[in-house]
Amino acid sequence: MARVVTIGAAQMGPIQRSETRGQAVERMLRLLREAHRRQCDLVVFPEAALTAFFPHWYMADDVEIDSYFETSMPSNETEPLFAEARRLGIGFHLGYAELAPGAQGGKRRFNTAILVDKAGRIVSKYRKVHLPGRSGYRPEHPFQNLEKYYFQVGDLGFPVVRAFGGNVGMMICNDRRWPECYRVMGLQSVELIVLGYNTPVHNPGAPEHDSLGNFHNQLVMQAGAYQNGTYVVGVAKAGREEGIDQLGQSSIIAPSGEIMAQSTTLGDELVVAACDLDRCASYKDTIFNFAAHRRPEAYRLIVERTAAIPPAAS
Ligand code: CDV
Repeated sequence: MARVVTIGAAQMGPIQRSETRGQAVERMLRLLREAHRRQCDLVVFPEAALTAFFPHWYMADDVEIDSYFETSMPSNETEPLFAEARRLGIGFHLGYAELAPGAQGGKRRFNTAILVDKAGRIVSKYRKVHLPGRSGYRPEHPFQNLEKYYFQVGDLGFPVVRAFGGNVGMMICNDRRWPECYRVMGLQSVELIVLGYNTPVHNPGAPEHDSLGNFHNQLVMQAGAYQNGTYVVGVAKAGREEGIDQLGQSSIIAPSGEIMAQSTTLGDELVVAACDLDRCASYKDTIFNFAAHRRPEAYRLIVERTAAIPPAAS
């Protein structure tokens, strides 16, 4: 019997600083109910979906920073989302900023995503590994990219779990540009990767890339899907948020690398596709049959070296 999971990529338009978590959750509930009408099994919400994407500006005050983080999940504000999803029998993926306890009464901050099953149970958690940008404030830039300042590097690896009838993994935003993330999950037989993103249209560090933003967004997710024989669902927080334009282009991508469905707006929009997880096998068993074709003995540099080192001059 085919293993079909109907997935709703729940793109969200901007969330301004003045908006509350309650307002964001109200919008999610509307998308969730539409997903129910369209017979979705799983709804994928974006990265840091409860607030404006605060790494785009500098804050020094610890209390102000912490106000963007969740200390529990579900929290008071997100409980209605869990309850409604449970009532409707739909699973969901949610990205949020997580404040976790640290050693000796300290705290740790992560850019986190969870996967929630149809019964409302958190079945997997992921903490973002590839934090883009810098850790220092750059006043010459029109906006900041301070993920290295606000978050620690994720410490949970790239887990793949049995859920929704298949093998499901998560990554977050910038991770989608790094082939290692897909392959580590490919090596766990992943069949569905879900991810959210907040991607500015303008890159203050490399403005020459700006006109290729949409192309690169599709390129990395399509390549990751094909090379690992997996579905990839990438979901944006899109549009002009706090004066910063962000990409839309939320996509559901097949293991062939083809885009099955894609958003057409920069606002709240549900993109739906029925994904037959059995389609993964025709890639995993042939051109990307890892057991038959991979040569890890030739890949040692990937884990032994971080930065590129050019060959010595002869
Ligand atoms: N939130 C992100 O990780 N954004 C990065 C931007 C800053 C390049 C991205 O890769 O989309």
